[in-house]
Amino acid sequence: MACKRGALIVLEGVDKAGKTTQCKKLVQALQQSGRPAEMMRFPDRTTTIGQLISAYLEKKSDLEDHTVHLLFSANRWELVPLIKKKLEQGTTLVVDRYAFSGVAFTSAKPGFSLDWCMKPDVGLPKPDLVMFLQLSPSEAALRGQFGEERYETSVFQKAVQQKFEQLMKDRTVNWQVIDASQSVEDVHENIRTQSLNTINTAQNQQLGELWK
Ligand code: Z5A
Repeated sequence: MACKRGALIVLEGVDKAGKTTQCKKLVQALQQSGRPAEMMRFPDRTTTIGQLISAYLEKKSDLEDHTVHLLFSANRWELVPLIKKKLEQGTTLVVDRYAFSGVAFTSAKPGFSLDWCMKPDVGLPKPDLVMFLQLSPSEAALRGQFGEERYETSVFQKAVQQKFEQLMKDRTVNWQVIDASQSVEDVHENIRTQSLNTINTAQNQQLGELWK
């Protein structure tokens, strides 16, 4: 009998919402309960495309806005064979940012429509669950200053948040909003419960195609 597939679970959210902290804790909890799970993150800065993106984010290079948008998308597409293989093998993937960040960040720039920004990511493996870690700008500020990377300003992050809110109106995607202002443990408990439900239902369903 073929093994049951793993679930594709994505964490999205504003800067400092705790995405990386929670992805790591979720993978650890799943593994400890005997469920195969691995973490991925986008951008994946380890690939050749990822290195171009990393230099751009670190302001070591400049790239035209359409070009960098397409590179972020290409960075996801280059990992699709691996994503599909892992899911088929029964491994649940917990992903720190995905196409939704891609669309929210570029469409927050002047002259970019949501529609244009979504196009390159149409057909990517569709997440079974996307959890949006909600945190107000004042609460995020308590977690430290913005870093030095591109996009790390409060004005831009506010515009990004509005774009995420537009994306969350799409009922074809399984969005769940998580209150990220709680303690690390309370947020984790919420995320773990949602994820276990999703893993159970996803194993009997075919992997979908995003925005198709
Ligand atoms: N980008 C794009 O433009 N297009 C794309 O297609 C994609 C991304 C995929 C990548 O940044 C940048 O690329 C990002 C979007 C853009 N730009 N911005 N801004 P990244 O992925 O390398 O880094 P990041 O996503 O910006 O990380 P982050 O948002 O700053 O952090 P986080 O992962 O959400 O949070 P954290 O690192 O887990 O926690 C932050 C701090 O808060 C840390 O000190 C924790 O200990 C603390 N923390 C976490 N949870 C709590 C709770 N519950 N209470 C108190 N303190 C907490």
